[in-house]
Parts: sequence; structure tokens; C-alpha cells
Amino acid sequence: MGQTLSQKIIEKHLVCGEMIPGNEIGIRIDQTLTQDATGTMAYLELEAMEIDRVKTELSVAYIDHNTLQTGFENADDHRFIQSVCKKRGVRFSRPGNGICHQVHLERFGVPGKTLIGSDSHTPTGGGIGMLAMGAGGLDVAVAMGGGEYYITMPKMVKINLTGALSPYVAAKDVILEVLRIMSVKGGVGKIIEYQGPGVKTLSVPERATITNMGAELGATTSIFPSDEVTKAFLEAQGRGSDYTELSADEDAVYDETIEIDLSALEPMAAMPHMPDNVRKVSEIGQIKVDQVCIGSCTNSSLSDMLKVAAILKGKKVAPNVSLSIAPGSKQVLSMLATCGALTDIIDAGARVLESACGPCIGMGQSPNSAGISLRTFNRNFEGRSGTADAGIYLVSPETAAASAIAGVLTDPRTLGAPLNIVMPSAFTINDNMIELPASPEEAASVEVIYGPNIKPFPESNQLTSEIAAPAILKVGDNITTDHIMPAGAKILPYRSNIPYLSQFCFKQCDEHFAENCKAAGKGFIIGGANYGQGSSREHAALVPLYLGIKAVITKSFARIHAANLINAGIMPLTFKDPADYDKISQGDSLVLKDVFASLDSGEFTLVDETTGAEIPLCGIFTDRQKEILKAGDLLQYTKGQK
Ligand code: MIC
Ligand code: SF4
Repeated sequence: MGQTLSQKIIEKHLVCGEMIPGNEIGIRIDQTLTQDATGTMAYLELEAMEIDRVKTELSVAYIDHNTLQTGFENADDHRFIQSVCKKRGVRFSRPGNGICHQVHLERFGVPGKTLIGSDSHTPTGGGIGMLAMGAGGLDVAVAMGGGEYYITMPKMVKINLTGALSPYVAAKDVILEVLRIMSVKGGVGKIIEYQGPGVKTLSVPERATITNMGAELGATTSIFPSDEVTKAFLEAQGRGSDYTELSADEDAVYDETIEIDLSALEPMAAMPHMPDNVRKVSEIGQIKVDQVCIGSCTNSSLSDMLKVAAILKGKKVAPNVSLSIAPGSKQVLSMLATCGALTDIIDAGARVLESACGPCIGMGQSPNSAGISLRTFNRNFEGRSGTADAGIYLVSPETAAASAIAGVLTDPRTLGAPLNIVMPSAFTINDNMIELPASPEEAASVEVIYGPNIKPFPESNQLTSEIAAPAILKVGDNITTDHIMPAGAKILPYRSNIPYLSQFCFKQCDEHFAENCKAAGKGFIIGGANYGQGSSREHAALVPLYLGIKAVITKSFARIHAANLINAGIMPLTFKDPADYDKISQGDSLVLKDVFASLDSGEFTLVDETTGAEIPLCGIFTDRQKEILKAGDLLQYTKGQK
């Protein structure tokens, strides 16, 4: 029987486990990346693991999230990361060099290699045929130390692309269509492989837009074959020698197949407040727009920016719109400047931002009250923009630029003649903002510099045979890690200060959550389906740990968050019968009995002492996960393994 592309890559990297869907497998990781908002914690963890030098083929630390420096905190964290990188053998991409996923694709990604990153959009690398996955910071630290990365062997989904995109219809519209079909939980436990004759019509940046936003499906990752288009991209980046041809076998077997005719697609938008709330732009109509933001790791490549510049050329941003544009990397920005496209962008009245995540993570550009903002980003969760009542629509760069000029949501096909973008045959290569680590000999004398904002980790949970605690919070379906641990300019600087962060935990769902936890000293969280979707931030587990959360009980979990909970020593448990969710109310006194025996059997019983109900729960953990939970957390477990 033939293999899918990801099965081939997994097989080459398999360290343990059987490649049967649902089984836990451990795979060797060739490359890692971190960004600064999760990186400080990941490097603190690496330091705690007492590893002299990273053991991967390549590890890169990017500074792209916390680039607003309104106090010493972010700059201190950057200096800390820079010093660890120098000492431990990690390349350091300085602030200004660009967004991790964009730069990694340009300068480091290699078809067929495995990559994990402490950021959920790491699957961007799937655009050049990498098996690239988002992970918690601790998992990335373990991989840097040479440890394997554990996932549940995913099911395989084939998306068969036929036809070709019409003018002004973009890669963003493809992934929005996939989100419309599959929903934000439709990809959980699956790898999405793109195939079919339509693949060769898509450039690498277009493929990367699609795999990037596969994160919003909850998928383990998404991947495109590595073909002539990949080869041309790598050659244009001066990295032709990194190319290998890769594809699935003709007779590969998939668990699910979805057909998409690219020619039939139209411009789409994800409406507030979920990436799968997708409709055609032509159906939504000409709603008035207050703000347009173009950029983020999803849509900030040179080709995206050239299209935007061509639409803006000779035009003016509508008086009711504030347009901001953040090119994805120094390479993109520099090339825009050289070819004059940046002038077209500036002359139209755009506000040019530095090459970083910026507004995507609430670092500036929060919209006005009840503002409507069109963004080329990947997440439109309520409140993420920094304005609680703003309405965020996710659209393609073409739709964004056309709307910025018109002042209302605009179908870019109304612009008329198709754009004629000529991509350069070679990119400008200048890696002077990527700092190399010290040599192993010099590394010994490099000092790791800690700032006063870096506080110790929360103490790990000691598992006890009986846990009695209140249902401190009950939430519904699709709770994101942005709900659990919000980001934004005010909070992000405290990613290495768990005690400070804790006061913001779940603020959007229950203002008094942190106080209630402190008063009770412990608690259970009750959630609906797809709990913990979105960002990979392990803070969404570490902060609840700090606040005394012992277990999270839900209808189902998102992959990275469930792993982060286990890594932090918090049990993720699910209702055996999802209808039992209704039997628990916030505030009920709950008891989890015979915890150790239940850990072995996978069957837990929760007693609701307020109502008398006995509720069966599932907690099926692998032997490794049971050991992590018994050790207190992954850090203790990893230290114990040495
Ligand atoms: C995001 O897009 O939500 C982030 C910020 O990039 C996160 C990581 C983080 O919270 O630091 C992600 O996607 O994992
Ligand atoms: Fe940065 Fe936004 Fe991409 Fe996250 S989704 S890595 S915040 S640009």
C-alpha cells in the first residue's frame, strides 16, 4: 500500500510508536523555531534542563511578537533570549528581521525535514513540503535538547485541488473555503495534504498561506508536495541545494478526501468572531470599514505586498479608513523599497509598520469602539484586536487593499483588469540580522542575562489519590487560548512573569476568575468542545497551574493545548457522555476519586457533591503521559530521565 507524503516523512523520523492513527508516536525533530512571546519560557525551560548545546540540525529564535517596547520588560526578554542563543547554539533573528514563519520559509525551511515551533502557525513550513508543527515551549525545549516530539498519529485528509484561481481570487480564499467546509475543529487529529493538478498553479507563498491557516482547522499540520515550484522558490532564495522532490504515492490511502475547484472560488471573508464563520464577500455586501490591516505570517510575502502595492498605486486610502501594512520580513521590505512598490504604498496613505506580528497579536492598531476592521490575518477571536467590541473580518490582501480604497468591503474583482505581478527571479539575500551562536569553545564564557521581570515557574502539581475542588469556571464550546490567557500590548510583556499574568486569566469569560481561584486555592475548569484551540501558548496551562487548577474537564480538547496541560501536570479529562456537561454548574463541589487507579484504567469518576450526580470521565493517557503526570510535569519527568 502506498504512503501519503506525511507518512513518508514521519516514517523517516520515527523513533518510537506505531504509525496507526490514534497511537502515540515519537519523532526526531530536525529543526526548531521559537518566537519571543513563547520563547522566554522555552529558553528558561532549556536552561532548567541543563543542556550545554542544542542537538538539532538547526534551531532559530525569532523576535517578532513583543516588539513594542513601552517598558524594560520586552527588551530584557530579548536580551535574555539572545544570550541563551549565543551560549547554547541557537541562531538569533533580531527584532526587525521579520515574522518567524515568513523568515523561516525564506531562509531555513527544507522539504522533507521535521520542524516544531513554539507557535501554532509553524505549519507554514508545509508550504515547502516540511512536516512542520506547532508545539508548547517545553516540547520545543525538549526537542532542542535532542528529545523526540510526541504526537498522536494523525488521520490523513487529502484536499484535491483542480482548476486555477481566477484573477483577484487568492490563496486566502482557498483556506477560508476549507475552513467553511471543515470548521475550526474539523482538522483535530488530522494532517491535511494538498494534491491534484491545481497544486502546480500555486506559488510557495500561496501554499504557505494555506498551510499557515490550517492551524485554524485544529489540524496537526498541513503540507504541500515539493515540486518544480518549490525548487524555483528555493533557487530564488539561493538555496537550490536544499531542494528534494517529494510527493505522496499514487496509491496512498486517505481517511477523507475533499474536492476543491480553484476556478469556482470567489473572494471570501471570515466574519466576526471565528475563522470558520466564512461567507462570500459578494454575499456580505458593502459594509463600512474603519480599519484595514495587511500583514501577519499568513499574508505578508513579497508577492502579497506587490499585489497590494499594485492595487494602491495612484489611489488614496478612503478618509474613513486607517490602513496599516506590515511586510513580513526585512527581505520583503527591502525588496519593496528597491522596486519602488513601497512608494506606491506610502503615497496611497498607508501606515507602514515594522516587519513583525504587530496588530495581529494586539501590539498596537486596536480599532476604534465597535470598529470594523478587515485584516489579512488568521484569527479574529473576540477581543484579540485589543478592542472588545470590534468586529474583525479576515480577508485576502486583494480584498483588503480594494476595500481600503473604497472605504467599504469590496469584492476585488470589481477592480477590472487583472494584476500583472512579475516576481523577481532572485530574492535579495542579506542575513545580517541573523546572529550566529558562539563556537562551543567560546560559549563557556557567555553569560546568560536575566532581567527583573523573569520570575520562577509555578510549582508543579503533586498528584493525589483524591482531588476535591469546586467547579471554579464553566465555559462553552471553542474556548481559545486567547480566552484563557489573553495577549495584547499590556499583557504580553509579562510572558516570563506567571504571577503577574495570572490576574488576566479568563478575564473575558469571568472577571473574578483569578480572585475565585485564589480564594478557593484549587479548582476544576469545565469546558465544551474544542477547548484550548488557537495559540500554542503554554501560559494557558502554566497560569491555571499557578492558580491551583487540578484538572480541566471538557467535551473535547485542541491538540496543542491538551499536550501543554499534560506537560504542566494538569489532567485533561473528557466526559464519557458529552451530555453530562449539563449536569455540572459553576460553583458545584466536585470530587475526583481513586485518581491513581483511574490513571491506569483511563476511566475516572467525578462526583458532584452539590447534586449527587456521578459522572464518568475518560482520561486515556499513554505510559509516558502517565509518568509525566505522576512526576508533576514534563520538566520533572525529563530531569528524571537523565
Ligand atoms: C498567536 O498567533 O496567537 C501567537 C501569538 O502567535 C501564538 C503564540 C503566543 O501566544 O505567543 C500562537 O499562535 O501560538
Ligand atoms: Fe505573529 Fe499573528 Fe502569526 Fe501569531 S498569527 S505568529 S501573532 S503574525
